[in-house]
Amino acid sequence: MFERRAVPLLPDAGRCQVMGVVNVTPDSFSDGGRWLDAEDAVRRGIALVESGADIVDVGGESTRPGAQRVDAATELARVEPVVRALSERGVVVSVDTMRAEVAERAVAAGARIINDVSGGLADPDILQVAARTGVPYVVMHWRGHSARMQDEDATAYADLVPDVVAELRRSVEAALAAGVRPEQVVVDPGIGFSKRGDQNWTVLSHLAAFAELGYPLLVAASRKRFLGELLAEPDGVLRDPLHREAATLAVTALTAAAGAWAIRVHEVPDNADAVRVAERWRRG
Ligand code: PMM
Repeated sequence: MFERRAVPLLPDAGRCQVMGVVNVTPDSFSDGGRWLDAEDAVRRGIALVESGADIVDVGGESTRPGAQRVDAATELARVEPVVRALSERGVVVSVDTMRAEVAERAVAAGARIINDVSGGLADPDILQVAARTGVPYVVMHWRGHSARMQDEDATAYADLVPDVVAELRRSVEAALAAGVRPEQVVVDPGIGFSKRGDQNWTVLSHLAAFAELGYPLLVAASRKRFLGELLAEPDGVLRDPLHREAATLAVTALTAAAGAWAIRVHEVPDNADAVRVAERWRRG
């Protein structure tokens, strides 16, 4: 267990926050294609809040392993109307993007968090956008785009946890050097990004080392492949993404009990219960 740091610029219920996901994409691994229509996406975002999400994370580009990139115009056309409509309804929206332009337009449309899975490495101009807009900025551990992030060299570490912490620290330092204020920073170890199954477990069992960076911690394990591997059939067939929910809940409870600021999940109600259990557990 470690001290749970909140994000001072956002409302906080004194417990791990629940970030619900709306992927406005045709190809995300777990909800791809379901919310591609803007109205469906908005309805989904509202449903997530009604079922207990504190934040709705809206993304227009899949980052699943092997995914190809979409162009900025497509990404923007997917996320902007959804961000605007949800923000107008008072939802705390986070925009899941690696692009400066998309981040800037999304914040103008009402987004209150920039969630950059590349931590400023994909499009360094995003750091100036974060600095200028002053909204919380999620710096995730990332080593390259989806097409090659699970390649052998992209998942090689001399010493996994210290290496990931050091790489994250470098990304945070670059953000601060660009003018991002420390109170804007959130760190995320990047579950599934340039990490193979076993490496994700090592990261999750060392969250305290990430908390030592001194920033609120976001963890996004929901339905990811490493859970499918853990629950695989004896013949090696992975548990399919929609049946990784109980495993996701277990990770939520453990992560929240450890002291994460927030967890990012696809299905909210049970995870919202789990973070309440975890908070009560922490208080003893
Ligand atoms: N993972 C995905 C997308 N966005 N954002 C953060 N901060 N951390 C993550 O681990 C993360 C993310 C990929 O998962 P999805 O396809 O379910 O959205």
